[in-house]
Amino acid sequence: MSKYKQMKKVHINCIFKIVTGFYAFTLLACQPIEKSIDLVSYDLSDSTWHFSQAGENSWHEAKVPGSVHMDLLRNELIEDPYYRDNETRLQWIGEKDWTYTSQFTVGSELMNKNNVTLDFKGLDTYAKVFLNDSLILKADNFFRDYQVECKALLNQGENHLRIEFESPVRINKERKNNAKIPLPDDYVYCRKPAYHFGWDWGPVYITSGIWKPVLLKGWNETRIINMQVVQKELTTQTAALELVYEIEAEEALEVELTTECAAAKIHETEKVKLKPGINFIKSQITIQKPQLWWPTGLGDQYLYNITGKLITDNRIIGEVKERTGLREIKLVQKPDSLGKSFHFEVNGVPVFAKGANYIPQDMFLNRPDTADYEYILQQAVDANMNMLRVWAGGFYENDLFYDLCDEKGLLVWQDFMFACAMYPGDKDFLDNVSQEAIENVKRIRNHPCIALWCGNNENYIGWQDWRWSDRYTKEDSATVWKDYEALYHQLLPEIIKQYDTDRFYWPSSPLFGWGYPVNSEGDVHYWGIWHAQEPFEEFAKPQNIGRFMSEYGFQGCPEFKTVKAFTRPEDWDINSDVMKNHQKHRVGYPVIDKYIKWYYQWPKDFKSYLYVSQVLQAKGIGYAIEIHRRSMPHCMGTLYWQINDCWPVTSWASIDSYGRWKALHYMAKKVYNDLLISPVLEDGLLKVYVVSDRLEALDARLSLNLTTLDGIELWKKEINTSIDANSSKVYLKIPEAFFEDIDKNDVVLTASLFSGQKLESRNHFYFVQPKDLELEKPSIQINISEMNEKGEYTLQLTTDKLAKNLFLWLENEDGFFSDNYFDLLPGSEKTITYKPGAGAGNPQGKIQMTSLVDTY
Ligand code: BMA
Repeated sequence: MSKYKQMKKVHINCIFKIVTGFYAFTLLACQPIEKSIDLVSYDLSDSTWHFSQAGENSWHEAKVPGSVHMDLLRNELIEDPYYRDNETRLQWIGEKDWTYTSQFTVGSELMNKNNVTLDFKGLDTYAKVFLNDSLILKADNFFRDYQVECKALLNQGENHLRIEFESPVRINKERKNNAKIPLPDDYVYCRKPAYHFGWDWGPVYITSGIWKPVLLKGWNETRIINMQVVQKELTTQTAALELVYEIEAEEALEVELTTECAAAKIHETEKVKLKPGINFIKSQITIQKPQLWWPTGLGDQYLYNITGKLITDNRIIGEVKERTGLREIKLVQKPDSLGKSFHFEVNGVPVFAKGANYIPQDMFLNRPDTADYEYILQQAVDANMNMLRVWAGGFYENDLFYDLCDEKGLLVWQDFMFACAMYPGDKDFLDNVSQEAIENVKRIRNHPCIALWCGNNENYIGWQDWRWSDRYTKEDSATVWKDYEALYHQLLPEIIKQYDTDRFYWPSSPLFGWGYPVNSEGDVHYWGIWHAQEPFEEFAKPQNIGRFMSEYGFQGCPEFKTVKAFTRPEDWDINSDVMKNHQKHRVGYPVIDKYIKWYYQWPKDFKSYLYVSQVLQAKGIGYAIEIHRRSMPHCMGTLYWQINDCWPVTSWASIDSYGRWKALHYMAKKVYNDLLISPVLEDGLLKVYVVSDRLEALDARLSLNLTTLDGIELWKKEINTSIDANSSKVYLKIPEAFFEDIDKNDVVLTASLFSGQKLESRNHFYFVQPKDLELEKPSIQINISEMNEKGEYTLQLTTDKLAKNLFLWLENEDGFFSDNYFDLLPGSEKTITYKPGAGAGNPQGKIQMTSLVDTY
């Protein structure tokens, strides 16, 4: 079930059911999930699983893959972890050890195979695995896939699997106590998503469990383990690909290796000699007239399916299928007068990266389903983004995530999972992360969406700039830094070089950001706004505009409907314990308060505060995005912090955990549009910029309209011009003095960009802050059409006075407005659509409206 649907369920009451003794275990006669002549594979997740707190002998049914928290919830042993401040009462789960068991039967089909392996796709995290009471595996890395040869211990007939999970809280402490130089954060001792241990937007839920499937596989002879697609050459005429097959053979043999790519009419067979053990066989194919893969907005996302088969005596004994896209992607760092450029070039075109940072979609990683992945990634595309950064404190995303990014044309900035801390550097740790990196690089390297690998998040800037080194003696500090270099400057780049030859590796994000001389190169996390509590205007200072803005952000509350779902009416106060629990930044609300006071009238009540915080967030981040885009080509990328949430919380996200767009997401859609008109006061002039991501010039009409807030036109200007391709340029300049005599509190300047009759971009410019606007209560008319064939209603809105940041909502129904939180001006009609959500209908008579003037 979709995470969004699931969370909308009313929370359950806590009923403690203690069941002691063993359940009568159901035996599962395994049904194969994959079968070829040689390979047979069973998914043990389908068998019946039980779990108990270690030593308690109190067994309950479990769902695999899953987590102990979700199993406790399903068995009604705990309340909903996201409801009110339940988090404070559920910390014991992470402190306990847990045992999972399953029984399954195995038939002769598997027992007759030469090789039988148990494949644990994901164990969370400190796990001892026993097959028929024999210890077969000690795992300690959430991010790894553990494969164990187990034929000798397997019975034909009944088998018993037991997995004992030790508390990460305890083991991390033990590891830290045994460390020569104890590092400040316990979580660094554990290869598990760092955000499980709490973050400034997430609760502490330290999960244990089997988070990915457990497979039982048997085969006799030879198998293809992997195929790497290396793009050797790409021109408009041909694509030369080298396919590197990794093949494991039981014995020396000669086989036929067939490579098929139907879309390119390729069917090639060659004879290859295999030696016992692992073989790397390189096979070359050429695709004529290749169709390219492009980031969204610049072209199609053409994908090629390639299949490799091993054949002997007319039998297929091994098979591998991969999908890839053909594109050349470079990170260009060319020295220039200011330092060095930093931009992605795709198929020879410099691409301005527009997007956001992405965090895991839930605390419990089995909850988000295909629909949730499809949803969040489509929302990125719908907001005109072309890049997401998979941030280092989460996990290497599921295959589905990268498949969808390939299909939707979203570039991925992929971090390795090391965030906001110094990590150990002993041999065991490095061996473990080396294996983790190799497996994950091999898993996702054929995806065309991956733009870059990045070593870590903020570990370098923390050490260099935030004086983390002061926490150690001089000698220890040298060791900790040596460990840093061993991991991010040696191990990881070597792995990329060996396993993902073409991809660029960037050691840390940011390099060399905020705090470095004038951001002349590299990427920047600019947190002057929010963390240093500087006003939004600081975004515009040249020293704060980097070559690539990989992080910056501002918080906003989720809307009231979302808040209602995790609270009771007595919690509806920003200072209530529950609302404070759903704000994880140390001084979160006071920071929001401070900015509200700078820019807005103080909101009169709780609901108004939620709304104003969102409008404020959208204003600040929208303003920053416009600056970054106007600064092209000096700046060639902007990824705000963050697109999504992992639970309902006041955070930097632009879409809340229920999938509801906050005002920021609507703003992002507007300011990430491929054509952006952007008026600004600079150097005593009102300059009208147009930023274009289009690859062709455009004949356009620019218009400026100065009106009073009740719609009286004071002045207008129009020009016809040609907008340059892939550029940012000023097309109109008006001396600021020209506006000297107007009543600044009572005017709005509307800048519009048309191509023919089509409105491509519109922006409203105000000469004063929202708190100084002379707003009056507007009278708004809405005309709603019949439902169209897409299931949407068209809404036509008019007003007699400016309705600033008009928010449309329905009290008891969910639905999607194509635009929201917009400025509705008198004198023109605004048309938007509304699509009712599941169970909702015609919005006639149900639409409610809030605009800024209603909040004070
Ligand atoms: C950045 C991120 C996160 C954090 C965010 C907001 O620096 O890398 O660690 O959640 O800021 O504070």
